Amino acid sequence: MPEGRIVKALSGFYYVDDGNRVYQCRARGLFKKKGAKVNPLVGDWVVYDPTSETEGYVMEVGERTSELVRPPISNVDQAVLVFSMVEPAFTSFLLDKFLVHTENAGIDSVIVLSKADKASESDVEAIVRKYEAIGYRVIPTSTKQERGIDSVREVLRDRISVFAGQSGVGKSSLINALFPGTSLQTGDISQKLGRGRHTTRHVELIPLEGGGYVADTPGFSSLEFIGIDELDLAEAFRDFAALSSECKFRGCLHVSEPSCAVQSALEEGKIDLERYEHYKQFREELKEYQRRNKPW
Ligand SMILES: Nc1nc2c(ncn2[C@@H]2O[C@H](COP(=O)(O)OP(=O)(O)O)[C@@H](O)[C@H]2O)c(=O)[nH]1
Ligand SMILES: [Mg+2]
Ligand SMILES: [Zn+2]
Repeated sequence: MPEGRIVKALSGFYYVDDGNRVYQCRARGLFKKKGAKVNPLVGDWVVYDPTSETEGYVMEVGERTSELVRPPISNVDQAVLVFSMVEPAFTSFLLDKFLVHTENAGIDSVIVLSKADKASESDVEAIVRKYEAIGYRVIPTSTKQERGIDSVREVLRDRISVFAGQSGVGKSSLINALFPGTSLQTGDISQKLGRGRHTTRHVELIPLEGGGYVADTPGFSSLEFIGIDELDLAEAFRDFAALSSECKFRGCLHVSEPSCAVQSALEEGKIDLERYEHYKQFREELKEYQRRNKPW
């Protein structure tokens, strides 16, 4: 039986793209994994049974490499985190927080520094160096000066991507520069439909000409630490995780444990102090979140 990708889910139908055409499918029965019910998600790779040239049944749901809850979407390869240099001002606090969420979801991140035309090259370079040292691809862009657009287009190829970032950073401008003439407006469409009306928010994967998909939805609708524990938080910092095997204690949280490689690296200036400060702030937020959401 043929396989394809669910690119849209709406009113009980799953739209399966086989690379050439899209089949409107119903799910046949329930899908179970380890006894639990599995709902097909946008992004799922599925086996389907075509009953005509346009319709069929989803028969099987493949293993997922990643799964986001809000928005509900699976197998996202990467988040494109758009942060502007100015208006709004670049904030490493928010960027580090987004990175906690992408790491936790098992999704790679590409950082786009937008509005590079409005900042000094040394400010841009400092951010590029800092995050590349941690292990992230950083692409300075300007839609005004057409900078970095080809590089972003290149990282989108053959992958499933979600865009994320504050309002006003230039996501729509970037998408328009990347795909001129398309109606792709990541986030905007679903946001407009969802607000004030009781329209079901639907997630859709938009196929890209060169291969790959972009999700027509904002990447993260909540930045609360849902389902994240202390150790998840520590492990979401790539720079810390790279050192943690050298910490004396397994499961070290790098706070006050003895013989901690992260604390040593911090003293030696090998770990960015600001990143560590953010880590401690996120720990406090996490504790506060847990206090508010006690199950008893
Ligand atoms: N200087 C400059 N302004 C930009 C750039 N990209 C977007 N903008 C401006 O930033 C504002 C917000 O852009 P928009 O794409 O709507 O942001 P969104 O809310 O993230 O979708 C608009 O006034 C854009 O003209 C850029 O590369 N350079
Ligand atoms: Mg927009
Ligand atoms: Zn440690």
